[in-house]
Amino acid sequence: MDIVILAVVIAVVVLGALGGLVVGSRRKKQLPPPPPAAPDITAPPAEPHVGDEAETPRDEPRRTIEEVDLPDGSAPAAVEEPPVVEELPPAEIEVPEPTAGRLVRLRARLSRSQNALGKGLLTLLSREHLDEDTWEEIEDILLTADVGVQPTQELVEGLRERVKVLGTRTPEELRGLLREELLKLVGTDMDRTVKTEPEDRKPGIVMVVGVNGTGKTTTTGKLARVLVADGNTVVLGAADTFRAAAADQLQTWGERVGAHTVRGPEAGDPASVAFDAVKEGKEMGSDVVLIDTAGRLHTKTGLMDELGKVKRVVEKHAPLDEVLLVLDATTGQNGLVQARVFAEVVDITGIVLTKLDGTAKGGIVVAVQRELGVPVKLVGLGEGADDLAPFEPEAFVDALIGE
Ligand SMILES: Nc1nc2c(ncn2[C@@H]2O[C@H](COP(=O)(O)OP(=O)(O)OP(=O)(O)O)[C@@H](O)[C@H]2O)c(=O)[nH]1
Ligand SMILES: [Mg+2]
Repeated sequence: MDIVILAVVIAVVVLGALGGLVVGSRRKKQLPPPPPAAPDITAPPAEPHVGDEAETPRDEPRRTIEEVDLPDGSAPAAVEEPPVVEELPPAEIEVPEPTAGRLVRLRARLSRSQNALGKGLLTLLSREHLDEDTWEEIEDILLTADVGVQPTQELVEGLRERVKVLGTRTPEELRGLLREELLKLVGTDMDRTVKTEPEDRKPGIVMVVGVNGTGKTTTTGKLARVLVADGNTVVLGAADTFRAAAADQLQTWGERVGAHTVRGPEAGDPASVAFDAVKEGKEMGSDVVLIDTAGRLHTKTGLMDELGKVKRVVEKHAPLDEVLLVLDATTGQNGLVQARVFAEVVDITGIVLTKLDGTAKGGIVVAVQRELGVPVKLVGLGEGADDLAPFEPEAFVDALIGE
């Protein structure tokens, strides 16, 4: 028995030793392998290697352009090491659509005005008998499209005269006649260029004003795109300090086309932001500074006074080249009241009619120009970035009466 027990004990010991060897050899296999000969691509090498610049840039936080101190050129820079040329991340700056002929491209957006105004007028004028009732219906159409009382009377008188001398009325003749009379109302001899290039200095200064939600910030952004597309450098002044989101909104527009945005503290003084924007525009040698202002009700005297102050403070630099009043075309006659009050506080030099895509009241173009004696220079025809068009009377009237 003892021999048997001894044999069992020996067997257990031998097996245990063997097992230890196996475990030991397994452990050995788990030791970290020797450093590989090839470089580990997951970690940046401590030192640059030949050909590194051809690799994808390392994930290091990069300085923005503003943070980089440029040598001022007066003192020789101490050259210790060759400068490290940093690759900038690929620019995501958009290239806006060309601005020429935008109104022609966007004319389908005026379809609501076209149906209500242009088509309605042509149908009535084609009636066999143009009696008093028909002329009244024509008047109603014009008034409903917000053309305004005085211009409506002028147009109807003009049409009556000319229709009388026509023998037969072909659709082409009527269309031509209506086109001419509408063009007379809209006006073809006004200077509708947005003044951004004063002769004697840079930058051109444009301020954008209007009541809440008319599309000021959107228009400022779209206008920046138009200017950049035409080869200008643009600085945006976020003088709407009521809401932090307003400056963000403007800055986003600016970033898309590469325009620098100057902003101030929330609830800060809008006049000082506007002043700083022009100052920076001067220092940067920019072509144009666009100042977006907070929406303000024309009925609030304090806010209107503030707007007057913004203008005066900016004019310590130079006179404003343009003060654009942004009016929402869908608000109709109320826009005229706003126009009057804003014009008293800041001299309006141009009108931007926004949201013409969403209304049948395209006639407001005529009424608002009459009210202020100032031309409509730009029209908004949608929320898209390139949906702001220079106003061209011919293209506008053609869009209204269809082709
Ligand atoms: N359909 C259409 N929408 C527009 C047009 N212009 C602006 N909008 C929209 O109108 C809304 C208000 O535009 P904003 O530019 O923020 O207006 P704002 O005047 O700056 O507003 P406040 O700063 O709050 O006074 C946004 O939803 C714009 O997309 C246009 O021409 N057509
Ligand atoms: Mg705004």
